[in-house]
Amino acid sequence: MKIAVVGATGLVGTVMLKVLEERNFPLTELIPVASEKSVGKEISFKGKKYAVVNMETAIAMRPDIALFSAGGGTSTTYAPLFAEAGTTVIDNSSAWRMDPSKKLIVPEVNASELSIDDKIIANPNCSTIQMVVALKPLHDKYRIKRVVVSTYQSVTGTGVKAVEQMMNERNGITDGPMAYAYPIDLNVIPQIDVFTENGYTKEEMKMILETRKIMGDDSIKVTATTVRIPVMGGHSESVNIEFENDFDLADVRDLLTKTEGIIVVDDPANLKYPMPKDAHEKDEVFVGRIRRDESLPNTLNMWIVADNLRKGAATNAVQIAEYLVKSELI
Ligand code: A2P
Ligand code: 11C
Repeated sequence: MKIAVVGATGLVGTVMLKVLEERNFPLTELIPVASEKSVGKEISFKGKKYAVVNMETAIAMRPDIALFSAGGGTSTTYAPLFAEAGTTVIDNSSAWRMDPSKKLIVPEVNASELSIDDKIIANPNCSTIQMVVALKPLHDKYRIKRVVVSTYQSVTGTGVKAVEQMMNERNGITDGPMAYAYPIDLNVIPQIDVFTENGYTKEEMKMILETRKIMGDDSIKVTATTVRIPVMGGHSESVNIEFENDFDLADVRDLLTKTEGIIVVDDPANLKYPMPKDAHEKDEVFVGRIRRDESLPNTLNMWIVADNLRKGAATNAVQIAEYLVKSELI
């Protein structure tokens, strides 16, 4: 199994390599790929050194799977070229997510949609992934009518430049490069990505549209407010869910506890709830503050936290690759 990691020198690409290594992915050859400026740079993987190559070299090496995290423009241009060479691409950018001919996959939710013909598979947005993992078992049992989500998102979602901006501000450096329009340390910015015509941001629209596509149900109403906070380690979400049918709170807890990939941390008496500090470098989705919304019938509140670079990006992509291998779809 030859695996290319496209964007191997980037924030998500680096985590992809770590996750492939940790999970002992059955690869025989690693092909780290980055831009021309990184060609020849050495990447260590399982005690072996691999030299970074460019796109053309990687395509010619005909990898079985290419995990892409090198930006939307790169994916738009190169994913079809890899696919033509016989490689199955798992793409972490937003380039293909809403393309009706492409699958948008969170393994715990809809891996069964995948077939051997899917040569470009889209990995969803981080804030969507962690939410749908928790929504799916509840939708199956109680049918979701509407979701109201507010996010508290880590600066790592923006990239290295944003982490540097926050750290510079924390260290009193006020003239460093800015990833955001405003200071982020000691602040909260109610804008993630650009604004669209309807007043929502692109990140909010991703949560709305991607959730319906992954859950395979366009009737689910979603509204989102996505917010950047001066935190690293993971994204947090306050999620309010209105169901068609009434639910049993103990059963909701039980369903979430039994769902693969979820860890329920919900013990208010002992001040236990999920926090990004605890989710950092973990592959699971953490759910807590599970309680009835007493202002509306059939409605639930919960709090969902996950490492956005792990389950929100690299881990989800590697899990898709694991599914393809296990199901003999490559
Ligand atoms: P490079 O490090 O050589 O610029 P991040 O999301 O952290 O900014 O990382 C982006 C990743 O995508 C990096 O590994 C970067 O490589 C890679 N990349 C950017 N543009 C291209 C391109 N045109 N071809 C291949 N890799 C690219
Ligand atoms: C953020 N969710 O936290 C974004 C980053 O579409 O994959 C990921 C963007 C994407 O800023």
